[in-house]
Amino acid sequence: MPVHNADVAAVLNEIADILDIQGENPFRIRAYRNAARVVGELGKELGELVKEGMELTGLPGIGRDLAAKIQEILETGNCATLNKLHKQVPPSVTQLLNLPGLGPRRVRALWHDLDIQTVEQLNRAARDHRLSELPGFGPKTEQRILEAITAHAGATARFKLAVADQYARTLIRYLRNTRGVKDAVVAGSVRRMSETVGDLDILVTTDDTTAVIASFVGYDEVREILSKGKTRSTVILNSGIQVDLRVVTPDSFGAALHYFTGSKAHNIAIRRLGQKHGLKINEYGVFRGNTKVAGDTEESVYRSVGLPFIPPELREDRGEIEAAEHGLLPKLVELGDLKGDLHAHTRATDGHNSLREMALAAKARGFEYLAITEHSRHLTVARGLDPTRLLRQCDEINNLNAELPNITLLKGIEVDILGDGSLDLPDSILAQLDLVVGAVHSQFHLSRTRQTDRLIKAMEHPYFNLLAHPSGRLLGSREPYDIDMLKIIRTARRCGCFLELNAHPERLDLLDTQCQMAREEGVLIAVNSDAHSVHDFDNLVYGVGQARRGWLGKTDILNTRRLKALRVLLKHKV
Ligand code: DGT
Ligand code: CA
Ligand code: CA
Repeated sequence: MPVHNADVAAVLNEIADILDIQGENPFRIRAYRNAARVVGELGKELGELVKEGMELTGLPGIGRDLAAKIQEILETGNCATLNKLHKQVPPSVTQLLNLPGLGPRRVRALWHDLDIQTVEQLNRAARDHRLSELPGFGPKTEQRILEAITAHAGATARFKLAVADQYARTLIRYLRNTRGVKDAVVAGSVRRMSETVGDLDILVTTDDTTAVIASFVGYDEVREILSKGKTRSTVILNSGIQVDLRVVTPDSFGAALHYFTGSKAHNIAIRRLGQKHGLKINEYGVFRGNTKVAGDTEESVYRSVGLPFIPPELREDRGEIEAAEHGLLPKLVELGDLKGDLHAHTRATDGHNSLREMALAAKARGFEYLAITEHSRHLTVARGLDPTRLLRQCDEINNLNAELPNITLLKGIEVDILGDGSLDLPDSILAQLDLVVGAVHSQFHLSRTRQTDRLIKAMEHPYFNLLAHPSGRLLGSREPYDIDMLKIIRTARRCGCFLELNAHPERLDLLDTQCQMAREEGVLIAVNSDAHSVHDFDNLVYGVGQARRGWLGKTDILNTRRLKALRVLLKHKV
């Protein structure tokens, strides 16, 4: 039974959570967290890499002990260490960590001092104001916890795109190897590259429907069969994700793919357009009366209502149909358009690979340039660079640039934007860099005005080039901070700086609608990996997906520029 990267990462993270709650050795905890992150961010399935002969100990920060545990998880889906820990700390206690604002120390206090083991118990204690008796829990914290519990209750579990995509790819490969299958493709929100995914929708064409359904429900990751009909079936996989399968004949493939790709709002708008043309459009085809006039391809469906093909990422009924009618659809950016990456870390701070390894990996992807942008000193947890270490790194970069052909490392920094909007390193140092990326890593809860002013002040700084992960949200765990994004975008235009679309699976930040806003305001976006290892460049595909959802074309993206043109844009400011 294949165990996916996200499953391995979840086990390692849970071990780290429990050790954290127990107040164990921080180095040991960090080792597990690092391992979880490294595995969780791999663009390729770990099981496959191992099969191809990769040594687990070759992964950054993974020694023999961790490698053995990962191997155990890969083989059994389980881990003896975790089972043992579960006897000491019940899983419901660990789940308290999912609530924003509750770290291990607070959870430990809640558990030890108030015997709170579940979210429900926590809710009751907060309402009775028993939390504020605990050291470190003011009335403000109590209020925030109550709000978090309420927000949490309404949220149904959705999967991050990068995670859902890995489950989908393995299943598609399995189905394509099933006898009689002509084609198997993923539809639904995964095809539209939505940042989170509720369930997988899979479409298969075949002449032997029965065999395909039997093969589908026999997939070894299936935990539960919810329904099994003649042309459709729904199952739940071990990961908890639900999969809807539709089996169609090749002549209605296009109509079915269009229908199941959605979004629902887009479908409804297209169907209404069809009615104006006297056509009936459903998942079987496009019909005039009883005659089928289109439906073997998606292009034919769009053509029947007088439209060009609309890329899946745009199908949200957010103006794409009107744009298509007027020939105004954007030509969307593609992964291959990227000439480089402007946000990456190395082992000097919290990355896992050396400068040289990162440079060679970027070169192997065909990149012309890679900006090295370590954290700055204020971010002590990431061992951020002070001026001395940064200048030393600049020397190393100069040496590597002299040595390596066909790849240029740019000297950068991901400098902390401090609470008052000033930057964490002196101007004399920033002046020596090729680019300055600025980011917020603290004081997330400032008022809208203060937070916006803080960012504006930073962007007005003469050396500031690029605002990293502008909204600050973490998918499923941290809300965006409260800022006036339009004002930020207009500041970028006024000051000649740029915004990042961070492709990290947890971030996907800028949001799609904000990309659209930036495009309308004429502000270029950098699609960056925020790579912490050589494998993280694989995540750029999700950043590009998000950029496409935001209507961005090649010319709207900063890092589709050749190096020479890029340098001009980065220097423009000073
Ligand atoms: P998700 O699963 O919540 O991430 O989002 P989707 O878009 O994958 O939604 P899902 O799985 O419920 O349905 C897949 C597609 O099927 C959806 O994008 C459009 C189509 N669909 C589902 N229900 C309806 C419906 O009632 N009317 C129409 N026109 N299309 C529908
Ligand atoms: Ca779906
Ligand atoms: Ca579905």
